[in-house]
Amino acid sequence: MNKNLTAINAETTEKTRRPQSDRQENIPNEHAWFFLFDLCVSAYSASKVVYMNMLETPKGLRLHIGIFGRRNTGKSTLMNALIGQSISIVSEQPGTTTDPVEKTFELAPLGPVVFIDTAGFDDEGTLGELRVKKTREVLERVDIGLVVAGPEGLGSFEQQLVATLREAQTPLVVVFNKADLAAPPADQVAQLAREEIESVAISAAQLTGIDRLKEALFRQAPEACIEDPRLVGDLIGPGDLVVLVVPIDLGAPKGRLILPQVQTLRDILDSDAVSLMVKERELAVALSRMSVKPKLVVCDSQVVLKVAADTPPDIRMTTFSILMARFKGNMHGFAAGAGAISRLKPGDRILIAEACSHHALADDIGRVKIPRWLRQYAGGHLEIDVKSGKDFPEDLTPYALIVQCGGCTVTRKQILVRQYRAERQGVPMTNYGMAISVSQGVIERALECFPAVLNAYRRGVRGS
Ligand SMILES: Nc1nc2c(ncn2[C@@H]2O[C@H](COP(=O)(O)OP(=O)(O)OP(=O)(O)O)[C@@H](O)[C@H]2O)c(=O)[nH]1
Ligand code: SF4
Ligand SMILES: [Mg+2]
Repeated sequence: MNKNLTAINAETTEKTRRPQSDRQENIPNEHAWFFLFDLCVSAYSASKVVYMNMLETPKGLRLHIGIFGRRNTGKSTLMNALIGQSISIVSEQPGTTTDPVEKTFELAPLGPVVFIDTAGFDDEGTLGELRVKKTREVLERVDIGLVVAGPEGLGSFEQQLVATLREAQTPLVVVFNKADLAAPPADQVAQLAREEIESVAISAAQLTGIDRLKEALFRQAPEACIEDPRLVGDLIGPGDLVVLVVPIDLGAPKGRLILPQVQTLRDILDSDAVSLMVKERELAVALSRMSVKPKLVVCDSQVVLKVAADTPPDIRMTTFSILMARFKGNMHGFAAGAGAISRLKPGDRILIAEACSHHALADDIGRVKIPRWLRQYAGGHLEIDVKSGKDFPEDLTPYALIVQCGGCTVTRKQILVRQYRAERQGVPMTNYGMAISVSQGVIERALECFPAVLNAYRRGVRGS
């Protein structure tokens, strides 16, 4: 990993490590509670999949992606295809690229990156050896390596490249280029899959498979490159009062709060703000006794209707699910997808995507309640498919809508990859939290504190 990025990553990883492990420790109990009381409704927040704004990102801090392979395999053509410009010289003459060619680029959905096209690893002669030396230097400093093979597949050079990258623990993707001439050798594709090495068949010249390659790059990017957004801190300032509404009933975990509530509380403390926690029944009286108007009211999704009614319109309110959305996924995308619910019609096919296999309850939120509400919206029968765990389809085009679960057992990046796939296939994707807020008729109120996200929802309703 390049030095500056390593330093940033170390810092960020340190910053994010503890909540991540906390989250894992809490999963089993949270899971049961989520499903019992609809807390499995995490709506996810907007945040760009960049760790810095491109214009402000010095080259040394960007994710470096090296393109390696033998001469003439199409490395330069691939770099040009990825950035959509003719930067690197392409020719049928082997050995065209002599020195590494670098290009900074904003690669959606990953953010700011540097692509480095290199000279062929099989270059020969005295000059060739010097070129290979430079390529080796690039190999040592990249954050992700693309190993490009031609239609003949992997030979000893590519195997060596893969081994070197793996030894250095550098994430990699094997790219079988020129798939327009021949499909990659099936045995090699199967072997790579067994070794858990991603491979993608593309034609850089005909621009096929490039989106799948971008998705693979995104999957391989270090977690620390993905921005870790605030929960509530950017909505409040020092001294502000935030009221948290937490239902305490038979389904609540004994003697404790659940993780989203604790994390919100912690972020309020980190913001030097003040918090007050009440049950939904005490909210109205608590608000009436306050001499200071709260900056924000945050409630559990299951009581959102009552809280919306009890909170005066000049006080902003939202749900824990919507705040938690910032940790998982792109809230703008989910909001736009939620807008598509209003355009559902009988006969449409819906995908309910659960990020893990879990024990479904009789009145399961994803399998029973959300489908019921969606059918009410559509005014008739809907075809509902449920896919769990890694079983997220490659082809999403049969679906009019995808409703993703809260994803409490997976990383934010994993959810973002799914959203990217849906977006590039033009399929609206929302999540449980957004879908429930739509069904309760409170989505506009709950998104008021995120004006851009609210606009995304309204655009989704219009289908624009
Ligand atoms: N049919 C086909 N030809 C391709 C494809 N990609 C690249 N080529 C051709 O392969 C040749 C080599 O392409 P380059 O991109 O220059 O290959 P390179 O790996 O950068 O080569 P060196 O710089 O010499 O190492 C050119 O004639 C390209 O047009 C592809 O996907 N399909
Ligand atoms: S990952 Fe999704 S399906 Fe699994 S427990 Fe969490 S919210 Fe439920
Ligand atoms: Mg080249």
